[in-house]
Amino acid sequence: DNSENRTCKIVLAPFNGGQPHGGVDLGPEYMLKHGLKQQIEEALQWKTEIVDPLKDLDLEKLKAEADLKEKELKPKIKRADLVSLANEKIYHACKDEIKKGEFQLTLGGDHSIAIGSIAGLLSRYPDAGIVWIDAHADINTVNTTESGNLHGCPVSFLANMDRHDWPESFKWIPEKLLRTNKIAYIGLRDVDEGEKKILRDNNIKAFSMYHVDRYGINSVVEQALEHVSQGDKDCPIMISYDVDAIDPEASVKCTGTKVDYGLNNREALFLCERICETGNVVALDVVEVNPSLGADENEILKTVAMGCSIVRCTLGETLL
Ligand code: 4U7
Ligand code: MN
Ligand code: MN
Ligand code: MN
Repeated sequence: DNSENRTCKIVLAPFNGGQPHGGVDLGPEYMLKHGLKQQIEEALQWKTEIVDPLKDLDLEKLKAEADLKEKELKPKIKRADLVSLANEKIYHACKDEIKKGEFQLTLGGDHSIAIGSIAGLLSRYPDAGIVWIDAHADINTVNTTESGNLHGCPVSFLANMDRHDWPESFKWIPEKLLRTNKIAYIGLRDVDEGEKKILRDNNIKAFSMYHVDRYGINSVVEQALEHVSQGDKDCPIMISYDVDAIDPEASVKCTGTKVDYGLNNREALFLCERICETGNVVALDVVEVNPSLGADENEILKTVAMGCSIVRCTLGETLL
């Protein structure tokens, strides 16, 4: 009898419009093909339900239309209306289809999808703390972004930075959503100058790879949790996990913006195990798995398997 088992809502977010590469939209399919749903049900004894908020969008057609239009206009940020539209769908799915007590697992897709997943999560848990695991800070604003790729900007949208300069289409994002003292970063090592200034000016808690080496991953996680929880021992916690936080040589080669010298495999999973152990983790994103960037089957398998391990460790798989 599984009636008392917890339910994990698996939100599919196979979206690639926040960055230039094709293939990151295949992340959810590959993780599911690797057995993720069965692993959650059998190994962890959770119930699962799939939510598919983008199913009615012809994303490749919409992307082609956006790119054609932007060829002439050359806007500073790329495919803004499409990124907004996809995220509004993800937001409503997370907000309306997931109840308190159910776990919100969102499978990307590129990291722009965290606009929708985190906005949705915060509608249920306004005081949740966010642990953002990434090589990048993803806090460029519409004004600071050099690349124009919106997967480098989700945190600025969630924190309502430069809202006056947003394209009209993003105005569905609620105001006063994410306070900058409710997020902590782990794994940073490729942060743009404009982003460094934003982190400094807003006094945002950020642990780079330097801090992981200096204090060790255990202390870093503890400090990150303490910071985002602000003294509330029951503070709900969400992890937004960009697999490019993990060292390419260790396991993650199939991702769009690889950076050397990242987390090793144990550090990468320890984070999840420790945050799970608090009993307060309510949501997880796994993003930037791009199977089409693999040189061979083995590279793809290692990246996809790591994505699945991140999920299992966050839901409570332990070594003993
Ligand atoms: B990811 C970058 F310029 N900062 O804005 C940018 F270095 O979700 C990279 O973390 C963004 O993978 C990476 O384009 C976004 C760049
Ligand atoms: Mn990244
Ligand atoms: Mn990211
Ligand atoms: Mn990336």
